[in-house]
Amino acid sequence: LNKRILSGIAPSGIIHLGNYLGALRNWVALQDRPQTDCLYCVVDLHAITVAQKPENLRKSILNTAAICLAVGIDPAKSPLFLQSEVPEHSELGWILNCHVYFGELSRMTQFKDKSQKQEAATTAGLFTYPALMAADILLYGTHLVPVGEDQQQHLELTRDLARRINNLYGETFQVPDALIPEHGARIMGLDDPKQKMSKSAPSELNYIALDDSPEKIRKKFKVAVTDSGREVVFDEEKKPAVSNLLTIYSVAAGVSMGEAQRRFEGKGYGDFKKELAEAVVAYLAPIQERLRGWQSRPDDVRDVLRDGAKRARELAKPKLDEVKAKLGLGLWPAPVGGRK
Ligand code: ATP
Ligand code: LTN
Repeated sequence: LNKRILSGIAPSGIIHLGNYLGALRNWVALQDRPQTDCLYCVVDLHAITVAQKPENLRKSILNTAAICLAVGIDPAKSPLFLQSEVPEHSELGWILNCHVYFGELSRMTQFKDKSQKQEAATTAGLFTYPALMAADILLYGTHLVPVGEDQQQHLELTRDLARRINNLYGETFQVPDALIPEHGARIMGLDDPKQKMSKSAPSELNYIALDDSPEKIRKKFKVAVTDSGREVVFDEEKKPAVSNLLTIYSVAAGVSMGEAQRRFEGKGYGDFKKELAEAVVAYLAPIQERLRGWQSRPDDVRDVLRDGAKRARELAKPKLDEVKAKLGLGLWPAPVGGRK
């Protein structure tokens, strides 16, 4: 039996280098792993946990899907779909909402961060969203979930929920594992190396968007925060900013951390940042070229999402039916198993 891979990305304005190095890059690599079936999802229902302007959300959905295609998601291998087009996600999300504890959700650090930072009112959706994320994953019998480090806690909760349902109603869900990359799992902000690079950062100097122009990329690295001292060495304790930049360099230039450090021996931060910017410009150039292609063909992007949703629904429906039957929901079929 093949291993099922599933992951999701929120369509919120920009997609940044952290999203790419922490998640998207692995989504692409996994497509070619033998005996795996990948499914990738643009999670628009997660986006509305915070206020969205409808016309902006529409644009972000299309742009996020175009970015997924531009980085190399091949819809012939891996269905790419929009979460709200597969209503089974919302339905299972509600069921899981009724099995997750208030205390568990209260411990989620992402909720604590986001509800504190937000100026607008905190919605119940923002609080319960890990249950919907668990539904995204469990609906497809997922084995592996490629994500950045910040999603580890949500994955743990998903595993707990899968085991809880299995204990209550009999074997129902595959218990999934997070797949977190060795390098790039937590890219930090360029203007603040203590916080992760984030699309909701107040300043655009925090991140490199995948569609930033070469000029913008050069400027952002030029003004990026560095540490005291002058040596370009990897030391997360003493040199968090430089270590973050070195991580980006080593991935973008395709060299080991050892080699990256060797290249900048005896050079200062200024030279390092210049070479770093050129490495990232070159690294993103082919992605940006493909992105322009997809952006000029929005109907093709919609077709990909439509086809993806059709294939995803075929997979999701039987699992949801099984869950409903096991819980005793609906008129038919009769409950199987039943709550112990
Ligand atoms: P933000 O906090 O920036 O609003 P998010 O984590 O809500 O972003 P998503 O679009 O939902 O963003 O995340 C998509 C993927 O990118 C997830 O797998 C997440 O773990 C990963 N990711 C997000 N930020 C980073 C980062 N700074 N470094 C590495 N991976 C990241
Ligand atoms: N919550 C995730 C995005 C996400 C996801 C998923 C990731 C939603 N559903 C399912 C993996 C699997 C985030 O990065 N904020």
